[in-house]
Amino acid sequence: LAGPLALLCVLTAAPTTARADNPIVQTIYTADPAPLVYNGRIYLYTGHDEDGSTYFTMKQWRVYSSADLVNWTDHGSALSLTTFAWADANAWAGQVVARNGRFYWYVPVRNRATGGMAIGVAVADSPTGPFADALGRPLVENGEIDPTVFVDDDGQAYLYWGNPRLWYVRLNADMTSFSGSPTQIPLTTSGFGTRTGDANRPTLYEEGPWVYKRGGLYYNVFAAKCCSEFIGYSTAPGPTGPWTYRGTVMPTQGSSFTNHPGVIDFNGGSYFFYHNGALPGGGGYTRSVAVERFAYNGDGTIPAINMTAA
Ligand code: FUB
Repeated sequence: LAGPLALLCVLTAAPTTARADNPIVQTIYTADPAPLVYNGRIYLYTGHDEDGSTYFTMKQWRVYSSADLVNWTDHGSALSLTTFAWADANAWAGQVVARNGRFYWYVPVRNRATGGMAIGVAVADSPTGPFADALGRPLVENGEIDPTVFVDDDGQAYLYWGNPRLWYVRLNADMTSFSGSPTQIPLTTSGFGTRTGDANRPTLYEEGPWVYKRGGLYYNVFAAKCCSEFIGYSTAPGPTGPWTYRGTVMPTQGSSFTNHPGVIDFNGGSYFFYHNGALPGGGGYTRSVAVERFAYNGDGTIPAINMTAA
């Protein structure tokens, strides 16, 4: 980024603090936001679209944090493709979870040996890293992407991921191994909505699941219907379903043909993170992360949320 955009830059090299509006990061292109609430701060993990990217050219992930969603600190890149000696491309959409005083970052990357997408996991003692490859190999590999991890009240952790299918597996307490085999979540139209015009994909589910629990209800917020994605969601009485499609969280908007959800509660408010192409030069491969505050409806459903600036 250069030229007039310099006037808009609000974040500089780590670790500095400055005031920010949407998009949250205005110095580089960022995508696939994954917020984590820890110790009174929001840690925001993102991908990094390279300048001039023409196809998801992504080599590293970034970390930002804030105590108020206004002033953000840039912690730089705490994880990159080179962290995974077995990976050679595609530092795509991941998520960090905290457990046992450690931080586990689940990411999809391309496995050099197979040429297919796999899920890796890196671990750190601090939310800002440095993160190290936990296994030296993929945690799981089936050519699919976009991991989200949810730890239920009973301590059982679940890894969900997938495009075009949707999978889950129960993680062990070490968070770097699993029990049983990956299980496919049935993509029924009652569970994930009805897509028309694509015989191979009867439901709206596309990618980017974000699973969490709130008020006894399990939520799966996901990117729907490529390739002018909107954000939809389903709910369930348990972590493995059965899922019921609930509708749109964020309609298709802006110049990025993908979108990606991250949902948290923080200091009494609820926040929806997403990405768009709002920066100068922005678009489908030069995206920017942003956030909107919202309030759940009384029955736990999520209202439609619009982008501040697309
Ligand atoms: O950022 C690369 C890919 O685009 C992600 O894995 C998807 O969720 C979509 O945002």
